[in-house]
Amino acid sequence: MTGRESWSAGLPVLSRPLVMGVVNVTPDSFSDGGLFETTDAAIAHALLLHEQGADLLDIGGESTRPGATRPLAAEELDRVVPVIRALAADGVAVSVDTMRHEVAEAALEAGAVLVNDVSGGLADPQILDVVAEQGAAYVAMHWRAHSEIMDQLASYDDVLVEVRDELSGRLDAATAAGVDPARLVIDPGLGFAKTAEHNWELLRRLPELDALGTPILVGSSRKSFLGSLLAGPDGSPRPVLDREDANVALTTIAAIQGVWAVRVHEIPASLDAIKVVSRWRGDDSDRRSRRSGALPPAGVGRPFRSLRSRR
Ligand code: PMM
Repeated sequence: MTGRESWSAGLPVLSRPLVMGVVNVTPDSFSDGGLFETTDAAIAHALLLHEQGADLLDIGGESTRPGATRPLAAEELDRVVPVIRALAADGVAVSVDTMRHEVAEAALEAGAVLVNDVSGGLADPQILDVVAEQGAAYVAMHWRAHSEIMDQLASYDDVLVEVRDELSGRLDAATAAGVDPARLVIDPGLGFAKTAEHNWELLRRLPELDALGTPILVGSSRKSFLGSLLAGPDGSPRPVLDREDANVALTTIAAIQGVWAVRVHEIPASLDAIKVVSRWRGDDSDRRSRRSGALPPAGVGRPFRSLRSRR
Protein backbone atom coordinates (compact mmCIF):
# COMPACT_ATOMS: atom_id res chain seq x y z
CA MET A 1 0.00 0.00 0.00
CA THR A 2 1.36 3.47 -0.83
CA GLY A 3 0.53 6.50 1.32
CA ARG A 4 0.35 10.15 0.17
CA GLU A 5 4.00 10.71 1.05
CA SER A 6 5.23 8.16 -1.49
CA TRP A 7 3.92 10.37 -4.34
CA SER A 8 6.05 13.41 -3.53
CA ALA A 9 9.08 12.30 -5.54
CA GLY A 10 7.16 11.19 -8.66
CA LEU A 11 5.15 8.12 -9.53
CA PRO A 12 5.59 5.33 -6.98
CA VAL A 13 7.03 2.30 -8.68
CA LEU A 14 6.62 -1.01 -6.90
CA SER A 15 7.74 -4.46 -7.98
CA ARG A 16 4.06 -5.18 -8.72
CA PRO A 17 1.22 -3.20 -10.33
CA LEU A 18 -0.44 -0.64 -8.09
CA VAL A 19 -4.11 -1.09 -7.30
CA MET A 20 -6.31 1.97 -7.77
CA GLY A 21 -9.69 1.65 -6.03
CA VAL A 22 -12.75 3.24 -7.69
CA VAL A 23 -15.06 5.47 -5.66
CA ASN A 24 -17.75 7.12 -7.75
CA VAL A 25 -19.60 9.86 -5.87
CA THR A 26 -22.34 9.93 -8.50
CA PRO A 27 -26.01 9.03 -8.76
CA ASP A 28 -25.57 7.40 -12.18
CA SER A 29 -22.26 5.53 -12.68
CA PHE A 30 -22.92 2.20 -14.37
CA SER A 31 -21.75 -0.07 -11.58
CA ASP A 32 -21.74 1.85 -8.30
CA GLY A 33 -23.91 4.87 -9.13
CA GLY A 34 -26.00 5.95 -6.14
CA LEU A 35 -24.20 3.66 -3.69
CA PHE A 36 -21.73 6.25 -2.39
CA GLU A 37 -23.58 9.41 -3.27
CA THR A 38 -23.21 11.17 0.09
CA THR A 39 -19.88 12.46 1.33
CA ASP A 40 -19.98 10.19 4.38
CA ALA A 41 -20.82 7.06 2.39
CA ALA A 42 -18.06 7.82 -0.12
CA ILE A 43 -15.48 8.40 2.62
CA ALA A 44 -16.48 5.21 4.44
CA HIS A 45 -16.25 3.17 1.23
CA ALA A 46 -12.90 4.74 0.32
CA LEU A 47 -11.49 3.95 3.77
CA LEU A 48 -12.66 0.35 3.42
CA LEU A 49 -10.83 0.03 0.07
CA HIS A 50 -7.77 1.65 1.66
CA GLU A 51 -7.81 -0.82 4.56
CA GLN A 52 -8.13 -3.65 2.06
CA GLY A 53 -4.84 -2.53 0.51
CA ALA A 54 -5.68 -0.13 -2.32
CA ASP A 55 -2.61 1.95 -3.18
CA LEU A 56 -4.63 4.88 -4.46
CA LEU A 57 -8.31 5.85 -4.37
CA ASP A 58 -9.83 7.36 -7.49
CA ILE A 59 -12.64 9.77 -6.59
CA GLY A 60 -15.00 10.67 -9.42
CA GLY A 61 -18.01 13.00 -9.55
CA GLU A 62 -19.06 12.51 -13.18
CA SER A 63 -20.42 9.33 -14.71
CA THR A 64 -18.83 8.49 -18.05
CA ARG A 65 -21.09 5.58 -18.93
CA PRO A 66 -22.39 5.66 -22.51
CA GLY A 67 -25.19 8.22 -22.86
CA ALA A 68 -24.59 9.90 -19.46
CA THR A 69 -25.48 13.59 -19.06
CA ARG A 70 -22.72 15.77 -17.61
CA PRO A 71 -23.21 17.34 -14.16
CA LEU A 72 -22.48 21.06 -13.73
CA ALA A 73 -18.93 21.84 -12.60
CA ALA A 74 -20.34 23.11 -9.28
CA GLU A 75 -22.10 19.78 -8.68
CA GLU A 76 -18.95 17.84 -9.51
CA LEU A 77 -16.92 20.01 -7.12
CA ASP A 78 -19.45 19.50 -4.30
CA ARG A 79 -19.30 15.75 -4.80
CA VAL A 80 -15.56 15.17 -4.86
CA VAL A 81 -13.76 17.91 -2.93
CA PRO A 82 -15.01 17.11 0.61
CA VAL A 83 -14.24 13.41 0.09
CA ILE A 84 -10.73 14.13 -1.19
CA ARG A 85 -10.01 16.61 1.62
CA ALA A 86 -11.01 14.12 4.33
CA LEU A 87 -9.03 11.21 2.84
CA ALA A 88 -5.91 13.28 2.13
CA ALA A 89 -5.99 14.61 5.70
CA ASP A 90 -5.81 10.96 6.81
CA GLY A 91 -2.65 10.43 4.70
CA VAL A 92 -4.46 8.40 2.03
CA ALA A 93 -3.23 8.76 -1.57
CA VAL A 94 -6.11 10.04 -3.69
CA SER A 95 -6.64 10.77 -7.37
CA VAL A 96 -9.46 12.78 -8.89
CA ASP A 97 -11.30 11.36 -11.90
CA THR A 98 -12.23 14.53 -13.79
CA MET A 99 -12.05 16.18 -17.20
CA ARG A 100 -12.46 19.73 -15.82
CA HIS A 101 -9.59 22.03 -14.91
CA GLU A 102 -11.49 23.75 -12.09
CA VAL A 103 -12.27 20.38 -10.47
CA ALA A 104 -8.66 19.21 -10.92
CA GLU A 105 -7.39 22.43 -9.35
CA ALA A 106 -9.69 22.22 -6.31
CA ALA A 107 -8.93 18.50 -5.89
CA LEU A 108 -5.17 19.07 -5.95
CA GLU A 109 -5.56 21.91 -3.45
CA ALA A 110 -7.58 19.52 -1.26
CA GLY A 111 -4.68 17.04 -1.34
CA ALA A 112 -5.11 14.80 -4.41
CA VAL A 113 -1.79 13.53 -5.82
CA LEU A 114 -2.92 12.59 -9.32
CA VAL A 115 -5.40 13.80 -11.92
CA ASN A 116 -7.07 10.96 -13.80
CA ASP A 117 -8.41 12.60 -16.96
CA VAL A 118 -10.42 10.21 -19.13
CA SER A 119 -10.22 12.74 -21.96
CA GLY A 120 -6.42 13.05 -21.90
CA GLY A 121 -6.76 16.85 -21.93
CA LEU A 122 -9.09 16.99 -24.94
CA ALA A 123 -12.26 17.95 -23.06
CA ASP A 124 -10.63 20.89 -21.26
CA PRO A 125 -7.05 21.62 -22.35
CA GLN A 126 -6.54 23.98 -19.38
CA ILE A 127 -6.42 20.90 -17.15
CA LEU A 128 -2.86 20.32 -18.39
CA ASP A 129 -1.79 23.79 -17.20
CA VAL A 130 -3.26 23.07 -13.75
CA VAL A 131 -1.44 19.73 -13.51
CA ALA A 132 1.81 21.38 -14.64
CA GLU A 133 1.49 24.28 -12.19
CA GLN A 134 0.78 21.99 -9.27
CA GLY A 135 3.45 19.42 -10.19
CA ALA A 136 0.88 16.60 -10.01
CA ALA A 137 0.84 13.16 -11.61
CA TYR A 138 -1.47 12.78 -14.62
CA VAL A 139 -3.25 9.89 -16.34
CA ALA A 140 -3.99 10.56 -20.01
CA MET A 141 -6.67 8.11 -21.09
CA HIS A 142 -7.51 7.43 -24.72
CA TRP A 143 -10.77 9.25 -25.53
CA ARG A 144 -12.51 10.58 -28.60
CA ALA A 145 -15.67 12.33 -27.41
CA HIS A 146 -18.11 12.73 -24.53
CA SER A 147 -20.33 9.82 -23.56
CA GLU A 148 -23.42 10.83 -25.57
CA ILE A 149 -21.63 10.28 -28.87
CA MET A 150 -18.53 8.19 -28.13
CA ASP A 151 -20.02 4.92 -29.38
CA GLN A 152 -20.41 6.46 -32.87
CA LEU A 153 -16.62 6.97 -32.96
CA ALA A 154 -15.64 3.35 -32.27
CA SER A 155 -14.07 2.86 -35.68
CA TYR A 156 -10.43 1.90 -36.28
CA ASP A 157 -8.29 0.26 -38.97
CA ASP A 158 -5.82 -0.91 -36.34
CA VAL A 159 -7.08 -0.09 -32.87
CA LEU A 160 -3.74 -0.55 -31.10
CA VAL A 161 -1.81 1.65 -33.52
CA GLU A 162 -4.45 4.40 -33.55
CA VAL A 163 -4.87 4.42 -29.76
CA ARG A 164 -1.08 4.55 -29.37
CA ASP A 165 -0.70 7.40 -31.86
CA GLU A 166 -3.54 9.40 -30.34
CA LEU A 167 -2.11 8.87 -26.84
CA SER A 168 1.30 9.94 -28.08
CA GLY A 169 -0.30 13.23 -29.18
CA ARG A 170 -1.80 13.68 -25.72
CA LEU A 171 1.58 13.05 -24.07
CA ASP A 172 3.10 15.71 -26.35
CA ALA A 173 0.35 18.16 -25.35
CA ALA A 174 0.92 17.41 -21.66
CA THR A 175 4.68 17.91 -21.83
CA ALA A 176 4.25 21.05 -23.96
CA ALA A 177 2.04 22.43 -21.17
CA GLY A 178 4.85 21.72 -18.70
CA VAL A 179 3.66 18.48 -17.09
CA ASP A 180 6.63 16.52 -15.72
CA PRO A 181 7.15 13.56 -18.14
CA ALA A 182 8.15 11.40 -15.15
CA ARG A 183 4.65 11.84 -13.71
CA LEU A 184 2.72 10.82 -16.82
CA VAL A 185 0.68 7.63 -17.19
CA ILE A 186 -1.29 6.39 -20.21
CA ASP A 187 -4.49 4.35 -20.31
CA PRO A 188 -5.99 2.67 -23.41
CA GLY A 189 -9.49 3.66 -22.26
CA LEU A 190 -11.34 0.35 -22.49
CA GLY A 191 -14.98 0.93 -23.43
CA PHE A 192 -14.47 4.58 -24.44
CA ALA A 193 -15.22 4.79 -28.17
CA LYS A 194 -14.38 1.06 -28.36
CA THR A 195 -16.39 -2.05 -29.10
CA ALA A 196 -15.87 -5.26 -27.13
CA GLU A 197 -13.63 -6.49 -29.99
CA HIS A 198 -11.48 -3.36 -29.70
CA ASN A 199 -11.16 -3.84 -25.92
CA TRP A 200 -10.05 -7.45 -26.30
CA GLU A 201 -7.53 -6.57 -28.97
CA LEU A 202 -6.05 -3.78 -26.82
CA LEU A 203 -5.79 -6.16 -23.87
CA ARG A 204 -4.12 -8.77 -26.07
CA ARG A 205 -1.56 -6.28 -27.42
CA LEU A 206 -0.85 -4.18 -24.30
CA PRO A 207 2.95 -4.59 -24.56
CA GLU A 208 2.84 -2.66 -27.85
CA LEU A 209 1.73 0.43 -25.92
CA ASP A 210 5.07 0.19 -24.14
CA ALA A 211 6.66 1.81 -27.19
CA LEU A 212 5.59 5.16 -25.71
CA GLY A 213 7.85 4.47 -22.71
CA THR A 214 5.16 5.61 -20.27
CA PRO A 215 3.64 3.59 -17.41
CA ILE A 216 0.28 2.03 -18.29
CA LEU A 217 -2.94 1.98 -16.28
CA VAL A 218 -5.76 -0.39 -17.26
CA GLY A 219 -9.41 0.00 -16.22
CA SER A 220 -11.49 -3.02 -17.17
CA SER A 221 -13.46 -3.47 -13.97
CA ARG A 222 -17.12 -4.52 -14.42
CA LYS A 223 -17.26 -3.08 -17.95
CA SER A 224 -19.91 -4.14 -20.44
CA PHE A 225 -17.56 -6.21 -22.63
CA LEU A 226 -17.30 -8.57 -19.63
CA GLY A 227 -21.08 -8.51 -19.27
CA SER A 228 -21.54 -9.57 -22.88
CA LEU A 229 -18.78 -12.21 -22.74
CA LEU A 230 -20.52 -13.78 -19.74
CA ALA A 231 -24.09 -13.37 -21.03
CA GLY A 232 -26.70 -15.89 -19.93
CA PRO A 233 -28.33 -18.42 -22.31
CA ASP A 234 -31.01 -15.85 -23.18
CA GLY A 235 -28.32 -13.39 -24.23
CA SER A 236 -28.81 -11.03 -21.30
CA PRO A 237 -25.52 -9.54 -20.07
CA ARG A 238 -24.09 -10.80 -16.76
CA PRO A 239 -25.19 -8.28 -14.06
CA VAL A 240 -22.55 -5.69 -13.22
CA LEU A 241 -21.86 -6.92 -9.69
CA ASP A 242 -21.36 -10.51 -10.92
CA ARG A 243 -18.46 -9.67 -13.25
CA GLU A 244 -15.85 -9.57 -10.49
CA ASP A 245 -14.34 -13.05 -10.93
CA ALA A 246 -13.84 -12.36 -14.63
CA ASN A 247 -12.22 -9.05 -13.82
CA VAL A 248 -9.70 -10.80 -11.60
CA ALA A 249 -8.68 -12.76 -14.70
CA LEU A 250 -8.15 -9.45 -16.48
CA THR A 251 -6.10 -8.10 -13.57
CA THR A 252 -3.94 -11.22 -13.94
CA ILE A 253 -3.54 -10.66 -17.69
CA ALA A 254 -2.64 -6.99 -17.15
CA ALA A 255 -0.16 -7.86 -14.38
CA ILE A 256 1.54 -10.47 -16.55
CA GLN A 257 1.93 -7.84 -19.25
CA GLY A 258 3.71 -5.51 -16.82
CA VAL A 259 1.22 -2.67 -16.37
CA TRP A 260 1.94 0.03 -13.80
CA ALA A 261 -1.54 -0.06 -12.25
CA VAL A 262 -5.05 -1.49 -12.50
CA ARG A 263 -8.23 0.46 -11.69
CA VAL A 264 -10.72 -1.81 -9.90
CA HIS A 265 -13.87 -1.70 -7.78
CA GLU A 266 -12.93 -4.61 -5.49
CA ILE A 267 -9.48 -4.74 -3.97
CA PRO A 268 -8.74 -8.07 -2.23
CA ALA A 269 -9.17 -10.43 -5.18
CA SER A 270 -7.15 -8.22 -7.55
CA LEU A 271 -4.37 -7.89 -4.96
CA ASP A 272 -4.31 -11.67 -4.55
CA ALA A 273 -4.07 -12.12 -8.33
CA ILE A 274 -1.19 -9.64 -8.47
CA LYS A 275 0.62 -11.51 -5.69
CA VAL A 276 0.19 -14.76 -7.59
CA VAL A 277 1.65 -13.22 -10.75
CA SER A 278 4.62 -11.76 -8.83
CA ARG A 279 5.36 -15.09 -7.22
CA TRP A 280 4.90 -16.99 -10.49
CA ARG A 281 7.39 -14.63 -12.15
CA GLY A 282 9.89 -15.52 -9.45
CA ASP A 283 9.76 -12.07 -7.90
CA ASP A 284 9.67 -12.83 -4.19
CA SER A 285 10.46 -9.26 -3.08
CA ASP A 286 7.10 -9.12 -1.34
CA ARG A 287 8.00 -12.09 0.84
CA ARG A 288 11.51 -10.78 1.44
CA SER A 289 10.26 -7.32 2.37
CA ARG A 290 7.71 -8.78 4.76
CA ARG A 291 10.45 -10.80 6.45
CA SER A 292 12.86 -7.87 6.73
CA GLY A 293 10.27 -5.13 7.25
CA ALA A 294 11.85 -3.22 4.32
CA LEU A 295 9.98 -1.71 1.40
CA PRO A 296 9.95 -3.70 -1.85
CA PRO A 297 12.77 -2.63 -4.18
CA ALA A 298 11.98 -0.11 -6.89
CA GLY A 299 11.65 -1.31 -10.48
CA VAL A 300 8.70 -1.51 -12.84
CA GLY A 301 7.36 -4.97 -13.54
CA ARG A 302 8.22 -5.32 -17.22
CA PRO A 303 6.31 -7.45 -19.70
CA PHE A 304 7.74 -10.86 -20.41
CA ARG A 305 10.23 -11.04 -23.24
CA SER A 306 8.27 -13.88 -24.78
CA LEU A 307 5.18 -11.69 -24.95
CA ARG A 308 7.09 -8.67 -26.22
CA SER A 309 9.08 -10.52 -28.85
CA ARG A 310 6.01 -12.16 -30.38
CA ARG A 311 5.49 -8.90 -32.32
N1 PMM B 1 -13.19 4.02 -16.64
C1 PMM B 1 -14.20 4.69 -16.05
C2 PMM B 1 -13.96 5.90 -15.36
N2 PMM B 1 -12.70 6.38 -15.24
N3 PMM B 1 -10.40 6.19 -15.70
C3 PMM B 1 -9.39 5.55 -16.28
N4 PMM B 1 -8.13 6.05 -16.17
N5 PMM B 1 -9.57 4.39 -16.96
C4 PMM B 1 -10.81 3.83 -17.12
O1 PMM B 1 -10.91 2.80 -17.79
C5 PMM B 1 -11.91 4.51 -16.54
C6 PMM B 1 -11.66 5.71 -15.81
C7 PMM B 1 -15.60 4.16 -16.14
O2 PMM B 1 -15.81 3.16 -15.19
P1 PMM B 1 -16.52 3.43 -13.76
O3 PMM B 1 -17.87 4.03 -14.03
O4 PMM B 1 -16.60 2.09 -13.13
O5 PMM B 1 -15.69 4.38 -12.94
